[in-house]
Amino acid sequence: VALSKPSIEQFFMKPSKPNTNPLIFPTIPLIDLSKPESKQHLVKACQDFGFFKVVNHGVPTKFIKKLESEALKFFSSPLSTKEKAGPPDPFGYGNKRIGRNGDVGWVEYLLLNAKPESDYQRYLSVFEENPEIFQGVVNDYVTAVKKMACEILELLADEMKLQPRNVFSKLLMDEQSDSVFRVNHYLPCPEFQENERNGRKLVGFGEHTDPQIISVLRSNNTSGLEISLRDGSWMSVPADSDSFFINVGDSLQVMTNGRFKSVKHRVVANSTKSRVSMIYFGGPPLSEKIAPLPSLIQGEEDSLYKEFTWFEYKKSAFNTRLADNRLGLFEKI
Ligand code: GA4
Repeated sequence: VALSKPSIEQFFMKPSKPNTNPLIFPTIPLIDLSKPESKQHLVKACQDFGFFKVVNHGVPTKFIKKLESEALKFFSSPLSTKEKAGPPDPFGYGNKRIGRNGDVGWVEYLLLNAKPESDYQRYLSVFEENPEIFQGVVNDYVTAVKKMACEILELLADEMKLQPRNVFSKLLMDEQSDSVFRVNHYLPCPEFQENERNGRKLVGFGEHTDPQIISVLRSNNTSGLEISLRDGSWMSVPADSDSFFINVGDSLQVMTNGRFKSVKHRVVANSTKSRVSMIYFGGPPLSEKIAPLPSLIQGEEDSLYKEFTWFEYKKSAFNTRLADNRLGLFEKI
């Protein structure tokens, strides 16, 4: 089926609710992974926001820089070349269309399997001379970021007295872990400048929660990421290219029986600056049963969610629109 080109109006964001009390504007929790007391802060951040920033993360700067430069090389190649790496079904290059149900965003991206041995050749004819280089750069980065994600998940389990301490991290470490790696490129949209002056916003990536357990994001120095606060207003996350931003995914919300919040977030595109972000989505194996951990529920009645496998959740999630409440189907009434 030939799809018509989305019109620019489709990229306008709906006006959002203003902050009800601008005097108590919260700040994003900052976690220093080199400090032992970070455990308590981590749990609090996952409960209050489902979102936090990490410093002293241990991911080597050279891995980050190499990946960013390879990604830029890819995105600066001609559209016809990039399109050879698409469509993302489920992996590959995508442009302006997100998912399969009509969502659009002012973004182009690469979706990759995060398994270290994945073969990227299919999408990477762009790197004709040397697709293995790109593959090596992605592997180094993903391996380091996954290690950090596991460390965070183990600190969280420790602080909540969960046994064994790898209850969450083992799902990412499993050979069958269904994890995804995404590189987004938000192009500047000069045609939008006039609208921006009138206070309108351009959708880069529409509001959504991530279905997996944990997401680890790093971006260049362009802002745009916003998180949804409890009162329904949006808070802009100041860019910081040396830190990582972590968010709780739907599956972790379920496993903690709602104690941790899967944060709703979105990206506003910019008329003048381009934004590059890379996100590792740590997910469980497809056959894994997702349900509140017994030690976090008093009795069966207290459990907020029905049990489901990650395969079932993913299948249902991929049939939704970005902004839909995907967990609704699995909530006990
Ligand atoms: C959000 C998190 C990840 O980027 C992603 C996205 C996926 C896609 O881009 O294909 C989804 C979205 C994400 C959730 C709902 C469905 C699926 C687009 C969409 C409309 C790769 C993922 O796993 O879920």
